[in-house]
Amino acid sequence: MPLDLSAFIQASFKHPKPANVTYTYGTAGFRLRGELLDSVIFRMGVLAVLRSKKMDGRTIGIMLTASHNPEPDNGVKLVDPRGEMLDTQWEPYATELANAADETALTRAMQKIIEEKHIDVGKPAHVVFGRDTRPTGPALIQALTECLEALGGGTTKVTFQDYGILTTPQLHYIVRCINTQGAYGQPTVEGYYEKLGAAYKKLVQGHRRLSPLVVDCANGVGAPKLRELARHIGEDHLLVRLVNADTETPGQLNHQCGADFVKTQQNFPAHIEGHPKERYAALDGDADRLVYFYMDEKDRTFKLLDGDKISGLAAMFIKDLTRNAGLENITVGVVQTAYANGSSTNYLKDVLQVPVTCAQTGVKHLHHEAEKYDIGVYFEANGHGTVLFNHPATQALAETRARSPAQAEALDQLKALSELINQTVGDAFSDILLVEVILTHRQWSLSQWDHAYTDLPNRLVKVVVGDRAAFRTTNADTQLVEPAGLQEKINELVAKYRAGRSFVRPSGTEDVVRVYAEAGNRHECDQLAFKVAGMVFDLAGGKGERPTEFL
Ligand code: 16G
Ligand code: MG
Repeated sequence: MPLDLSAFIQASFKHPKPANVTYTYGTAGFRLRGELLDSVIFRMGVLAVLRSKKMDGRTIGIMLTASHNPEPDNGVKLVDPRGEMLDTQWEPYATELANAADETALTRAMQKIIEEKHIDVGKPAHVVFGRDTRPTGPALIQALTECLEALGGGTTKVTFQDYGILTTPQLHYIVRCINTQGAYGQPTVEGYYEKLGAAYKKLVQGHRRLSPLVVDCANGVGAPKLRELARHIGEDHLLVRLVNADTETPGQLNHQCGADFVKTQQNFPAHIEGHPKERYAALDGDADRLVYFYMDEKDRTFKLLDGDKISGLAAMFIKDLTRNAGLENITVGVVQTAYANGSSTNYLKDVLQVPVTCAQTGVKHLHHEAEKYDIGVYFEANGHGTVLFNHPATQALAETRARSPAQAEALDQLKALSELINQTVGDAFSDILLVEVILTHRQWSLSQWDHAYTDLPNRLVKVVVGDRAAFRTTNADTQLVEPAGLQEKINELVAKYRAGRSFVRPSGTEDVVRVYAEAGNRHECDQLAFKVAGMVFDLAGGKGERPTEFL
């Protein structure tokens, strides 16, 4: 059956592509200034409909957010039926649709997808969407709605539902719930609170509640939604105090606050001075990233507990539980990226004795590697991550008969953990609950958690070069293939430093090349980072000032 596009083409005239803008579906979808995204969002409606038809009418999600970017930015990403990121094979289609110059080019791009993917356009399509608190959100949602209405107006069956303001992980959760007919949970925000809340209460039952957790909400969607979750759980079990929770005042989103600020600045955000007795956490603008932090009691300095620390804590707890549950055949593994601190990798391998995989930067790469373990813990150092339980692990939890009360308890706790953890994507809320459960069980302070290992001094330097596409990496970003010869030079330098490590990769979200270095002490680490950055600058036609700060 041919696709009736007359209403769609009519609607599309209202959402023309701006000339002189080239769009790329990057690591985390499209992301740029909100006013440049009208046509892109309209066209992502098309992609979601085609993808849904291709998947036999299963629900596809669309999330409008630019995460930790400044408030004027916005962005869009698609969510696949299992609640995961869009299949990477479809990313070039997103780029092609977004860049079609006019309606003729747009319909041609659509036809190409239909042919290449053998899509039966007569199949129904269902799309759900949500957005964060950005001011450009409502108008962009309007564009998306117009697209979906127009596509549904012809002979094709297109249905959709607007879920309003949501965190990114909540939308991922809802997509999975719909496509599992409720087996994963009820496909509503209340269903999400219910599922996480019930598992959390089960896990902390009988333990003394911790002191309040002060949460920096980045002045974003995390604020109203965490308030709802906390209310649902109740103060007897979870006490949170929200800071940077202003989603009304213009210009505040991610401004001097949030997980990205805290991680990159290694410092307290706005409105948190830091008291040694307090416990802090920070979310990013769409609540899919989490870091903890505190003030050291002795030297009164800022201390960060990043994604590496969270993954170490989670792996330790889960490893213990699987042992107590008698599930020796279930492999617990951890996935990190090259940005993971070397000390964390050593801790995982040597102390916890769990297998560790290094994946390319970007959540989708870690997610797929984590699926290879029975229980796969994955976190990026920047605080994005979760834990996946595969089918054999879930089955073992359901079928193992306990031979002692202790074994039964461990099995119950693992089952509750698999409910508590949002397995579709990294989720700051579910990760907060996971960390709080573990700290409650151990009755640990943040500094006790931090004592598992000490981070090696590390430094990240950005270099602006003529063409970042000239940089190609292999082995999960750890080695450069191009420009030829540069990797050998980096190796020579690194060999001169105790516990030295450095790698260079082009950013997927900014027009820069990133240099990472770590070494046995702060001075050597800074020197190594800036020497490598200087080499990159010289070899690749660096722009602006040559990085020399610590030389
Ligand atoms: C995106 C990725 C994040 C990655 C970051 C790297 C998702 C949802 N987010 O924010 O995982 O760490 O890009 O940025 O995949 P970079 O390429 O600029 O270093
Ligand atoms: Mg985010």
